[in-house]
Amino acid sequence: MENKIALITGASSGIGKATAIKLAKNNYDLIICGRRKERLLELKDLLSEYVDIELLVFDVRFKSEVLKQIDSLPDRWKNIDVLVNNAGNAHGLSSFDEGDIVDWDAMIDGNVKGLLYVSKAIVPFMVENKSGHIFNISSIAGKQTYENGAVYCASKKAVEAISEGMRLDLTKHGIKITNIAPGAVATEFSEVRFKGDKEKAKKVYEGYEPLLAEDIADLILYSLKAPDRVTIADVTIFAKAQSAPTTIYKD
Ligand code: 8X3
Repeated sequence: MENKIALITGASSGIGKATAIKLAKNNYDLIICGRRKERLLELKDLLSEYVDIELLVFDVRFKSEVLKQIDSLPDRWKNIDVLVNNAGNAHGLSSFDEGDIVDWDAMIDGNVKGLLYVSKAIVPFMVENKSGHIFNISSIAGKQTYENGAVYCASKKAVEAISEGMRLDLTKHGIKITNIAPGAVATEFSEVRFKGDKEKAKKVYEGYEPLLAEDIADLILYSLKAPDRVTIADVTIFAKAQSAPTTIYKD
């Protein structure tokens, strides 16, 4: 039997990369997508010993790029079984009155509109195949708004609504939707949020054991391995020390 195919956005680092590694080792052929070609090529080199890898370089924010690139996939690769909508970022962490509109655009365009563009390009194949599994990587920020995070939280609340809406509309086509809302995960996330300030970013993950990207990849694999009758619909996942968006017990 042929391997199943998974497409992962934001695959060049963090949760996306960890998921690519996990799925490759579990016999999924992969379409790895991201903005950073060099990193994707390195990942392809690493994973080609396990499975077939296709690589698409695009920024999810650019609609015509997304649609063109996915449309350019050879037919075999269009039979996508699993879509991991992982691309997304936080830009800035500031009070609403001091927020930067450029940051707001980046978050709404990437986390919301980008996720929609990629899904729009792939869902018709899944509908035709009467099967598929879509993972939307939301955040605890999508469940609860926190200070200085209005627009990031809004973007993730939109992801939550899209997951619910997709589930309502796509279940009849045999497509499963899994929404995953992680708390703090030690990735480049905070470095991007704090615009390259490594010291500030490091502090977010100090004094406790944060989640690792691999923990989210494990959850994705667990959801994929569940019996066909089971949908893991919505999971909030925290580090043991975290109890709410900004409540982390530090020694
Ligand atoms: C990442 C987690 O708590 O920084 O989405 O929003 S948080």
